[in-house]
Amino acid sequence: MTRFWIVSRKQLRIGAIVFSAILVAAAFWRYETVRSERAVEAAPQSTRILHMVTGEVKSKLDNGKEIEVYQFIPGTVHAKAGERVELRIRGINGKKHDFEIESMNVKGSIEKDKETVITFTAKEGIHRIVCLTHPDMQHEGPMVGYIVIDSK
Ligand SMILES: [Cu+2]
Repeated sequence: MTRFWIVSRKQLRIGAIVFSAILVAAAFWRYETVRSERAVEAAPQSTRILHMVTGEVKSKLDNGKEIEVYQFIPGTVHAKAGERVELRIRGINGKKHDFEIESMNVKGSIEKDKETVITFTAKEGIHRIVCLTHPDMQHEGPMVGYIVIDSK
């Protein structure tokens, strides 16, 4: 006994549309799954966020001459070895500070009312962040900050 299915063109068309919709839904579901898996993979490990700003100290000498020095505030920040660190430095005083963290091979600049973000994995030691624009007394410095990384 053989059975035949007789399908009209209209039924074929509707079938094709339903089949396509299922394919699209399946593809989208798969895409969403992959995306959420990636989001889990990319989830950052806990990051220690440290903040600094650029500041300025001024004073007037007896002869009326004004002296000033730029500085990182706070002058020292702390983290532990192995931690993922995000150091955010906002420019407040001074137009621009080009800086260097020699021990980390990092160079950059901090501009007024902008935030410069430096990310690194903390290595034990005392790392100096030196402003190259204000390195010494003759250039309204020394402007130096310290990133102190303690052992685990
Ligand atoms: Cu500076």
